Amino acid sequence: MIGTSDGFSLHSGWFDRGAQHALAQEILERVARSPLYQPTMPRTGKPLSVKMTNLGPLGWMTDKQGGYRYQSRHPVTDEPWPDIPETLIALWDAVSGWPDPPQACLVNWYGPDARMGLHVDADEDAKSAPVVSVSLGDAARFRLGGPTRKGPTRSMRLNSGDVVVLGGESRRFHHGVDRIYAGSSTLLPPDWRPGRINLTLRRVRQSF
Ligand code: MD3
Ligand code: FE
Repeated sequence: MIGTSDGFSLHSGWFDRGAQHALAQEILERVARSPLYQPTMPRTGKPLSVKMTNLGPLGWMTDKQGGYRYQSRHPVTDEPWPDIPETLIALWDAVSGWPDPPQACLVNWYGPDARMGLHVDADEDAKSAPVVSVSLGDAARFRLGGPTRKGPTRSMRLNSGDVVVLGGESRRFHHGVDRIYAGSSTLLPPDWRPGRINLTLRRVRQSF
């Protein structure tokens, strides 16, 4: 485990191959019911390169009209999001240090050319709860900056099975995904390759 004083920690290989496989199956079964959609930027309507869906009582959303927000239903199917698998609730309990369970699990899917530009996660009212992230499938180059947009950044490779915890000050740090190492993993089924799934567990509301 690599941890820093700002509340960031990387648990390399938290999930072994068998656990990754079981978790991927649980995620893909839910994604089949709650399909990935292409989010779009507020105002411009420009599509993000990452496709998304959510699990849990609340899901993160963006579209041209409504901007960034959390909502309880899938934007295309209008169904409630599927439940968060128990494995992920147990992970949250093990690593987050937060007493209440996660309310949202954002599922990001990266094709070989997808990126996520440097940004801050600021759409949650629960400002001090940590974010817990799980990587599955192809590896990614992840970039973690600081509280301001300029200033030094650290880059690290996130491999399948890695868990990242963003607590403390790091919760408000800039971060992004520079590239996907297409073909670096054989975890996901053939129709999901090359590609990477990232799961982020979050508290959204201050109270239930
Ligand atoms: C650092 N996802 O969904 S996960 C996001 O790999 C997001 O899909 C990236 O950034 C991905 O918002 C990175 C690791 C992560 C998640 C939340 C953070 C890093 C973070 C919040 C604050 C600082
Ligand atoms: Fe983020």
